[in-house]
Amino acid sequence: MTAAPVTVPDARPYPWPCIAPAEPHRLALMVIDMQKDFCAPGGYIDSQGIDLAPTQATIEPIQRVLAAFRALPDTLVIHTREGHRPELVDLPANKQWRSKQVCAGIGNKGPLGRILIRGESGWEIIPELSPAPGEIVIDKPGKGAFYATDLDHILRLRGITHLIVAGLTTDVCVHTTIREANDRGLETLILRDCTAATQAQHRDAIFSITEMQGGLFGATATSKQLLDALSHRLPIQE
Ligand code: C5J
Repeated sequence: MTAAPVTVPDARPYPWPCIAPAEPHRLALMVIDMQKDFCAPGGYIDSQGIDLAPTQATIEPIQRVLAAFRALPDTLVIHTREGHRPELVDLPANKQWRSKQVCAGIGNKGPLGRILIRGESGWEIIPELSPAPGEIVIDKPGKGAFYATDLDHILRLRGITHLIVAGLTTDVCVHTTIREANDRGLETLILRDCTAATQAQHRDAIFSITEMQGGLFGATATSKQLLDALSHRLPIQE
C-alpha cells in the first residue's frame, strides 16, 4: 500500500510542494544542530551572552514534528551536528579566530567542555531531541550539511526529493543547508516555529529571502500547518 503524498496547502508563498508530490518514501525531515552548544546553558551561544529563549522555544514544536514523522512509515529522519575533530585539523583558522572575538573560542574550554568539538558535552544533541534508533546523524565541520559529509550520497541512494527542515540557527546552518539543497534540485520547506536565530530580525529576513521571487529557496510553513496536513493521513495520538 502506498501512503498518500504530503501537501501543506497554506505554506508560503505556494502550497508546498510545487510540481512533484512529496511521497513519504521520497521525503526527509532534517533537524539541524539541535546541540547544547546552540540552545543549552553553558553552550557556545550562551557563552556569548545571547538570550537562549528563542532557540529553546523551538524544542517543543520540533518534538511534535518528530513524533509525527516517526509515525510515518518509510520517511527518513536526519539529524545534523556541527563540530570539529579534537585535533582541530578540520577547523579553519579564520573560523576559530572569529569565534574568539566573542567567547573563549571554538576548540577551547567552556562550561560544557571544548566548544563545538566532537564528543564534548556541548556538542551533543539535547536529550529532548535525541535521535531514535535508525535515524541518520550527519557530522559536519561547516555550516552547510552537504559540505564535507555523505549527506548527498545518502539522499541520492534513498531517492529523496523533498526536505522539510527545522533546527538552529535559521540564518546560519539552516539557510546554508537550504541553499545547498536547492542547488541540488531538492524541494524544501522550512518550519518557521521550529527554527530560530540569535537575532529575530535575521530569522525573519531568512523567511522573506526564502519566499521571495516565487519561492527562491522553497517555501515556509508552521509546524501546525504541517501537522494538520499530516493528520489527514495519520491517526495522531493526543
Ligand atoms: C552557528 C549553526 N550559528 N548551527 N551554527 O554557528 O547555525
